[in-house]
Amino acid sequence: MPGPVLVPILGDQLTRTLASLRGRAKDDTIVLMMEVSDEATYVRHHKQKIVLVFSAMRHFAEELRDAGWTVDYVKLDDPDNAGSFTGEVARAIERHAPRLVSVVEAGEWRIRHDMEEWADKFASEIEILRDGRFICAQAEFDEWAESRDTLRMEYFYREMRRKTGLLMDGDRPEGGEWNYDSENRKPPKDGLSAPERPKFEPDETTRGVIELVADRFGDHFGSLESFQWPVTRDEAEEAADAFFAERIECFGPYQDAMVAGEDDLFHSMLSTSINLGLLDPLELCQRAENAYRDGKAPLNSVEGFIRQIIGWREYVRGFYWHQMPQLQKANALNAQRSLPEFYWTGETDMACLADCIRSTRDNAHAHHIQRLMVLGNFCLLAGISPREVQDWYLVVYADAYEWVELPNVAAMILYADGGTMASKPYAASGNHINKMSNYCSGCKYSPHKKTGEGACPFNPLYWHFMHRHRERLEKNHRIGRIYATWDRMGERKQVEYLESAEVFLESLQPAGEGWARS
Ligand code: FAD
Ligand code: DLZ
Ligand code: SF4
Repeated sequence: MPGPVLVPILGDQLTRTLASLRGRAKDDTIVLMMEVSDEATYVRHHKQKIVLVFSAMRHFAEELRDAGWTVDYVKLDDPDNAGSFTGEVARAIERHAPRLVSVVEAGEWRIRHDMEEWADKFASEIEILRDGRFICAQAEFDEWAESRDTLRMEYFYREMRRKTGLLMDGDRPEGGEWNYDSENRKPPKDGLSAPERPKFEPDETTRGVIELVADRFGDHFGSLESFQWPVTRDEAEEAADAFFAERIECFGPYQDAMVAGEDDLFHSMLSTSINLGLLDPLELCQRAENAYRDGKAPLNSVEGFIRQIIGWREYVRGFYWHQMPQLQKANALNAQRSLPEFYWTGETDMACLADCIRSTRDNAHAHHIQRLMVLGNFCLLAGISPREVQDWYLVVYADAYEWVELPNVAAMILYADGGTMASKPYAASGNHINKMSNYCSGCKYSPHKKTGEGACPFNPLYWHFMHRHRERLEKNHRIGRIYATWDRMGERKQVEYLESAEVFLESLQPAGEGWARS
C-alpha cells in the first residue's frame, strides 16, 4: 500500500484554499503542523507574535479537523519535538511513510533554502508548490524588474491595477488618476480619534498559549497582557467588517497622521491576519472597491487602501525575492552605529519615539507612518547599522516576516540598497513630525529650536545626515537642491548643527547584545 500525502502547513499558511490542500482527497492526506523552537527563537520575537502564531495555528488545526482533515499537530512542549521544520518533517516521514510530501513554498528565504534540501535528505518524493495567495508570481516580478535599473513601486502598482481590474474604468484608472496621495496627507486636527476596533478576548486555547509563552519566552520583548488579535478567520472577518463599516472613509486622509495614545487611528489593523493567511488580500481589495462603488467610501481612501495591498505588499514581496540574499547585507550608506537601548526600553525624552515604542511594546504594532517617519527616520538620520534595525523590526511587530520586513527596513527606511526602491532617502526633520502629529506639544524638546539645548534632535540630525552623504545625495535631482539651503546658512550655523548632532549622538546608550538574538 503506498503511503498517504503529507502536507506540512507552516504558521503563516493558515488558508483553507492553500495550494497544497486544493484537490486533495481527505482520506489520503495527513496535514502536518509544527510548533518548533527554531521559529520562536531565530530572533527573540515579541511575546504577542508567538502567541498569535501558535494560537492561530491551533485554531486552524481544529478548523481543518472539523472539516474532515486528519491533522498531525506537534506542540512545542512535545518531549520529542525536534525543534525545526526539517527535523519535524523527518519525524513525520518516519511516522506516516508518505508517498509524497507536498508543501507550499515558505515566505522567508531562510526556510525556503532548507526546504529545497528536503529532496536530497528524504526518501519520499517532495513537491514545493507556488504560494498562490499572492497576486504577482515571482517570475512575473522578475520579468518586470529585469529591464529596469530602479524598481519604482508606482509603475509596478499600475500593472497590478490592470491585471486585477481593480478601480479600472476600461483601460483608464477610475477617476482619471492612478494616485490620490495628495488628498491623503491631512495633519491630525485637534481631538482626532477613531472608532475603537473590535478586540478579541483570549479564549481557552489562546490562554493556554499565553501561559506557554510566558513560561518559555517570558524574557522576550513586549507585553502579553493586552493580547487581543484575531486568531481565527471568523474573528479576522469581524475585524475587516468593522474596518469597512467604520474606518475606511477616513483611512486615506489620515493615513499619515499620528496622535499620541491613538494607536490604531483609521488603519485597518489587518496585517497580522493577512500575513497569517486568515484573510485574502484580493478579497479585501474587492470589498474596498465595492465600498466605493456603493458610495460608502471616497475614492482617495479606497485607492489608498488598494495601493497598500496590491501595490506595496505585492511589490515588497517581489523585491525581497529579487534582491535576496544580498539585501540582508546591503549597507550603501555605510551605517555602523549601534541601535540605542531606548528602542527596547522606551526610555527617551523624545515624545514621538517614546509613544511609538510604547505602542510597539503594548500592541506588537505601530502604524505605517510611525514605523517610517519616526522610528525609521531616526535610524536613518542617526546612521544605525541596518543589521540591528532589521533585527529590531523583525522582533517587535506581530505582522513581521522577513519577506515584508526586510525590504521596508533596508530599502524603504534606510536606503541601504542605494536607491533601487526609493528615489531618495526618507529623511525628515522635527518640523515634519510636528506637522503630521501632536507629539511635539508634549515633548521636552522643541521642533522650532534648531540647535543646542532643547532643540528637537531630529533637526541637527537631519543636517548631519545630509552633510555626511553630500557626495552621494547632491547628484540626486529629488533631494540635491537642499544643499543650496545648507550652503546659504554659512559656516557658523553649519558648525552649530553638526556639533549639536555630534553631542546628541555621543549621548546615545547602545543596546548591546541579547535583545534581538540569544
Ligand atoms: P493599513 O495601514 O491598514 O494598510 C493596509 C494593508 O496594506 C496592511 O495590512 C498591509 O498588508 C499592507 N501594507 C501597507 N503598507 C505596506 C508596506 N509598506 N509593505 C507591505 N505591506 C503594506 N508590514 C507587515 O505586514 N510586516 C512587517 O514586518 C512590516 N514591517 C515594516 C517595517 C517598516 C520599516 C515599515 C515602514 C513598514 C512595515 N510594514 C510591515 C508595512 C506597514 O507598516 C504595515 O503593514 C501596517 O502598518 C500594518 O497595519 P495595518 O494593517 O493597519 O495597515
Ligand atoms: C513566526 C513563527 C513562529 C514564532 N513559530 C512558528 C512555528 O512554531 N511553527 C510554524 O509553522 N511557524 C511559525 N512561525 C511562522 C514561520 O516563521 C513562517 O512560516 C516562516 O517564516 C516561513 O515563512
Ligand atoms: Fe519628536 Fe522632536 Fe517633536 Fe520631540 S520635538 S516629539 S523629538 S519631533
